[in-house]
Amino acid sequence: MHRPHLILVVALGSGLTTCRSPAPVDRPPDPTLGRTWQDEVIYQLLTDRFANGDSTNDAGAEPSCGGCYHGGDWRGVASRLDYLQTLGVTAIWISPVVANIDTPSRGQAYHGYWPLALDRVNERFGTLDDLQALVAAAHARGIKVIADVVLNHLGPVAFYDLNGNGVLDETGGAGDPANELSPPFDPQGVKDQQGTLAAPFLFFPAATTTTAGISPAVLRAPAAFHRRGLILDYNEPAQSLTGDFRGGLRDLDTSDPAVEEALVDLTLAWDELVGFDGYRYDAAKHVEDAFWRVLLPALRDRRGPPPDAGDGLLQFPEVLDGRPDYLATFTRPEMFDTVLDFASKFRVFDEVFKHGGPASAVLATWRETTAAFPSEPQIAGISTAPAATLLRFLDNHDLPRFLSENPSIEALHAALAYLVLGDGVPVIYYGTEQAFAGGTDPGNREDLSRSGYATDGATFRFLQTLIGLRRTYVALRRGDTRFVWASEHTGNETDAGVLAFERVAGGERLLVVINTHATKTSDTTYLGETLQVGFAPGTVLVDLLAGDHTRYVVAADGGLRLSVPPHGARLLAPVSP
Ligand code: ABC
Repeated sequence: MHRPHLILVVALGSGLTTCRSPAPVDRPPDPTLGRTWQDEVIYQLLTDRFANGDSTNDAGAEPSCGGCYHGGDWRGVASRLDYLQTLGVTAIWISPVVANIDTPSRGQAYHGYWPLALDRVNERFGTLDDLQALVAAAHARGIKVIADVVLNHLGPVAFYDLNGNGVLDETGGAGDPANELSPPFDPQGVKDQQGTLAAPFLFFPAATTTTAGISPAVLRAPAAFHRRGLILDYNEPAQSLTGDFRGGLRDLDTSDPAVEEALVDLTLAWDELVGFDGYRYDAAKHVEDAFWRVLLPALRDRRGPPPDAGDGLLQFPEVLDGRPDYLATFTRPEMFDTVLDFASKFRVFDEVFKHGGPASAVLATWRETTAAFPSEPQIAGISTAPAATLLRFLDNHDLPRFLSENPSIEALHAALAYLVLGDGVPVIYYGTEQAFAGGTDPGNREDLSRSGYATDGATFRFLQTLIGLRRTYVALRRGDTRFVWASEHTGNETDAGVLAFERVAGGERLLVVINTHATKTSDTTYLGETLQVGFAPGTVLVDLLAGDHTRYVVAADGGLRLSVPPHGARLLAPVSP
């Protein structure tokens, strides 16, 4: 078990105090009481790209350059909470908050994933006061705040001096044996040009200045890093755990007790200082499980039981992998509360909604995923089980946006209907509501300001409607899911593209019917078979997503026949007697 007394030593003895007086967090009465994480709608934003609220921290920003800072900051986020609340967002996930270092040749750390000093704020995003003020302002509105945390690596703080000339030579591309920023992985450690000795690991001057360099001090030694070069094969465990990422990111030796202790202490100190509601841990599969089994329970210990009926701290990893059984290993005892569901991202949102695969793949993925994850929550973690709290998303900052690969707004809307009305917790990547269509990074990291923060666009309004319905009906947030139709057909069959499922909680039952087909109006029938629903015969249902108040009556045999236009969605609720 981690020793909590070290927290204060770190908080007082290192850079966290350089953030000036660490004022206690102002915590107003908590409007989130009674909510579980299943009730939330999470909105992932990139702090640099969301809103610029303070021009005094914009020095060096270049909004016309995709890989540079654009000027967004915490004050900007705080100034747009109305916008988020109008959409219905209940939790925001912001970029990593600590000071970063730019790459020598490949752009700036506008995204926050190239840490330099783990105990100082990224001044491009504001001051510690600004960060605390953002959290307080969000909490006052009942909005939770999740911070992104990078513990796998530091940014490009050092290079491998292969030729011993004391300066960086970036010959060839990443992975080139002569590239001193990103030489290929070597399980014995990167060697010098002669291949005999360990290559000198030289820190860049910017990483070692006493006031603004690497901190904490324990990370200023080569021994704090694995020094094995660039990951070439993500599937090879040694490379994945001990190799570097592109851009010269330097993999920390998180198995070293001194490194582990420093990282855990600092994370605990930030937790105390800012009072976030959750953490998304970057690149988690590249860090040993043993590290997570120390850090995650230590944070749970620090928090103690959640107040009254409120829910606890949410801790989830980024594991960029589409296999449900592998993802599920990250929710074993003492590990994470849940995961970002990359399996559904690839197999459901991409393959079915984006690329027109069979609706039956949604059911197959749902079954496999639900079976893979534990049905009991973590001890002292959040109150709901991983299987019931998977974080579902259709876009993020690492992958091309939905509309960049399929420009159909209708297809996006069908996917959003599944995202918000299906089970799991919806995570919306900023700009989706504005129908942004950027491609690969950094194209998918547009400035939200270019939308004018409009709240009347078709996608914004559709998403707002979906979220509003999710808030109204507990069955959509917490209910069980029962698939009643998942067509294998993608051609001209009567039911091609049809996906239907019920959400049931207590006495509340709703039916969702989505047509994933791009061009054909399809029915809930095939070869004389009709969709069977859980409503009693004679129940009158109304489509809450349609403006026309069309009503449908459940037949005497429990069947329900209806048609859905291409990429259309219906949400059917019983009409009160
Ligand atoms: C940028 C450019 C690069 C350029 C570099 C200098 O700058 O994109 O082209 O070379 C941050 C920045 C990026 C930056 C990187 C590197 O740092 O945001 O803009 O790249 O300097 C996390 C974050 C991510 C962040 C980092 C680093 C990690 O979300 O934003 O990047 O802090 C791997 C990691 C994953 C990481 C991701 C970028 O790379 O695992 O943690 N994301 C396979 C592998 C994955 C791998 C993925 C990369 O390829 O298994 O491990 O992700 O594309 C599915 C399979 C998956 C497969 C996918 C592609 O297909 O199931 O296994 O993933 O079907």
